[in-house]
Amino acid sequence: MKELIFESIKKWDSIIILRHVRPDPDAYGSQAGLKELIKEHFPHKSVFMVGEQEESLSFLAEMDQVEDEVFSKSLVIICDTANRERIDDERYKNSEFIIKIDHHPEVDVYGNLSWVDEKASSTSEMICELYKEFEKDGAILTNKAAKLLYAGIVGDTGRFRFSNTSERTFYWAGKLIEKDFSSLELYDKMYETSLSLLRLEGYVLSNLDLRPSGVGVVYLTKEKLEEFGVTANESAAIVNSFSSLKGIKAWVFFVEEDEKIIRVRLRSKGPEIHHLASRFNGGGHPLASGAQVSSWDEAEVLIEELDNICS
Ligand SMILES: [Mn+2]
Repeated sequence: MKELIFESIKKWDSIIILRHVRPDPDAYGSQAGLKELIKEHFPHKSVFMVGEQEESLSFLAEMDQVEDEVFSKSLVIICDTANRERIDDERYKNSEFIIKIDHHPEVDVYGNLSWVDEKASSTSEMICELYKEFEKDGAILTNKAAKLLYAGIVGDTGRFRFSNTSERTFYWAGKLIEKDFSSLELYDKMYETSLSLLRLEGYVLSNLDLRPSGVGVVYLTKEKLEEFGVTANESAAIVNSFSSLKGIKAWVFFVEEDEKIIRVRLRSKGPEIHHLASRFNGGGHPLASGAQVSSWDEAEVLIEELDNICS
């Protein structure tokens, strides 16, 4: 598959790289890392990365603006995105040839070529694997690409702590860190926090509801978020803040975005929660998923089901 993907990249003069909405460091890292890899080895190709700019990640890369008609004559590569609804930029549909590169469980088969590796820690790790094809062709890995891919791996493994961290993850982390960039500076930027977010974290820790089943529940209403001056998106950064709590098995953050949209962030230390997530308009990994409910009553139903999974 990697060979086929490399052959397609070789063939097309114009390439647009996309990723999922509400991007995280892996979405950005794989997207921008791949762009850098292609640009360095094929300087005459036009390569764009498209999607909404996420301010907190702009230290990694800036998105490109692309006119509609460019899509119809470009190869589109979509990184880190399990299903079509989550692709950031609908215009991918206008492309004649689409490639999917992803590490989430395959819930939606799309793309003319699809490379899904659930064992990979991150899509950034998969781009490292894809780099081997570039290397065979004489390409080099630049410091910039190394930094981007490293950021993606660090982000999705929680700094090499999550169970998705494998021998291969460390192999590539080792290769990347050989390059000339400051991992310390990168960590500082990735985990920099604002006073308002820190204060919200204090609130979350004080108000966590730990149930007898080992389920932790956090409610972040729109009002609360406004009170602390934190957006629903930004609150994602504190989802693991009590993961070391004794007795906790799984936890859920309900983040109210709008009247009828309550975003659900699910995390687990063992019991699988991705099936539950998919029953509530979401999906993801066995130990880290996202979902959505439309009322606080529905939220209670989800909590009961999570209780059952954990008891
Ligand atoms: Mn990812």
